[in-house]
Amino acid sequence: MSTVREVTYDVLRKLGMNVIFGNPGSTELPFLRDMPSDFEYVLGLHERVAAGMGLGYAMATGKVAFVNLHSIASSGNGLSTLVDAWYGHVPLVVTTGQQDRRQVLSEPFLVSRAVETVRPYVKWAYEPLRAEDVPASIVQGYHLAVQPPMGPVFLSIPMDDWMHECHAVDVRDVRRTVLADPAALDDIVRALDASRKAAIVTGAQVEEDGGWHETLALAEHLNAHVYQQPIAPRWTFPRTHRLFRGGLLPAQQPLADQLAEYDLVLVLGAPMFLYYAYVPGNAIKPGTKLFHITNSPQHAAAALAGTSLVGNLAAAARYIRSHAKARDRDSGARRVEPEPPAPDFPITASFLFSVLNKVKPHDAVICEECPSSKGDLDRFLFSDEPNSFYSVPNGILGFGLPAAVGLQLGNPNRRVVCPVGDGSIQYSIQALWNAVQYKANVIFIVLRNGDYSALKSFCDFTHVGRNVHGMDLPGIDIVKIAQGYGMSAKEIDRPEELEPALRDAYALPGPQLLCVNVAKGRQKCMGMDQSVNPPRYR
Ligand SMILES: Cc1ncc(C[n+]2csc(CCOP(=O)(O)OP(=O)(O)O)c2C)c(N)n1
Repeated sequence: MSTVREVTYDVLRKLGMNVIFGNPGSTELPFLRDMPSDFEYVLGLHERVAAGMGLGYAMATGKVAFVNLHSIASSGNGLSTLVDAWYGHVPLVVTTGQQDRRQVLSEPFLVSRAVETVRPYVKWAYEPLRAEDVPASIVQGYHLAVQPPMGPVFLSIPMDDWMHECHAVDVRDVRRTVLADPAALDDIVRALDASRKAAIVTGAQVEEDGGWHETLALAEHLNAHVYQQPIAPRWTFPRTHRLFRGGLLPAQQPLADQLAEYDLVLVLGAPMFLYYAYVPGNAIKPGTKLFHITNSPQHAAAALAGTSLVGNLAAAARYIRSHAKARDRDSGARRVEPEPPAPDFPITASFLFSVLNKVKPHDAVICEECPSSKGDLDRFLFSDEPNSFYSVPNGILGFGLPAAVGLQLGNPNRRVVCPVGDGSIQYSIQALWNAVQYKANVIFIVLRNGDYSALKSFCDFTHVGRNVHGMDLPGIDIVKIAQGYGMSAKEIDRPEELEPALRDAYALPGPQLLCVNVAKGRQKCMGMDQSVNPPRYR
């Protein structure tokens, strides 16, 4: 008979999880020994990086990624990636070692309570009751991870389990598409037919459900203006399209004001809505009909207003398009494009993004983590291709670098560019080593402003005042750090150096880091200024 270890590699192979993202420890060695030659192990020097690369790889490939962490020691370090996967609906099967069952009761060194620790941020956290249940638990975890809304599952596996005898485990076919109720979709169709001026809000789930083209076709059929969800973790509509009207603001009253001209708003695949600053007001202008289609029962339950229904976004968009009346093209004005930014010194974030927009290939993948420059990025960087933009789903810094490396490993034919703040890069800096060692040809663009500009802006925005410690980042030489990990790196100071440096980076095959000295962030919060009447924390 086979062992638990052999059967586990067999089910991982059958499930297509041949890449193991991990950081090893003693409790995982009995599993990791003699890894079959059709498997690849991707070592992360820190678990935020190991799991974070798995996250990026899963997003790039659209498949479940397998992550192996070390007891509670590295489950703690990897926890922020589990939170990202939870909010970003990214399917991960994460295993971690546990001490030997025969002594676990005596609380030995490295005993793990990881199952209890991670529970709120995974779809399933489990330590199998019997060694023989390990492979079947992985299969069950896999099927749960890919059911909408997708997300991470977590298994803790005692280190003595791997040698036990075990029967082969079947990998069944478990289907995943959940269709919205047609009667509820008919209500939306009737409301759209009766509406004067409708808008669509698109969210990340449009991509999760493969609904880019259906959403685009629906918007064109209805000739409806399209907005991107607030603080978008993905862009799910072509940004130069005539119907695109930009991103929504993450606060109640300002968002309702943005949508005030419409008598019907249809939200596709986003929470309704994701707020950041507390600026109370109506979720939507009274009288505007609000409909919400989501793949997440949690989002449906938590929405503040309107009618929600749960179902696959691509299928729902297709159904509505084939039943709702086509509308004539709007004769109203197009969105006003902002003036191209000037090549000021110090370089501004807006100038940086406008130059990057000119230089990057049309199918570049953008993986972003630059808090105070998000507004500039949103205005000056464009993409019209699906699966092109990824950002931190719930505000935990450290997402960007490992996600960029994982996206590049999973998608070697599209160059990944990672604009990242000089503060943000420090939370998972070890990923630079992975980019070099695993030949992930990411272009990292560090926006070096020498401080936590986003926090300073928030201090101003919310009247906290500037008398707060821990806001400045002096004395960090990011170019040397990158070079220390073996990466080609360069500092950019003058605006005229920027375009040639970016062109060179794209011309060279390997990963590159450009550290751009930029002006400090402006005193705004996610595109909002004092005119929105922000909260006062003073
Ligand atoms: C793990 C984590 N720690 C702290 C924060 C709080 N935080 C939000 S923005 C920010 C500043 C990031 O600095 P940088 O990347 O340089 O961007 P900038 O604000 O300068 O644009 C910090 C520390 C966070 N969101 N996540």
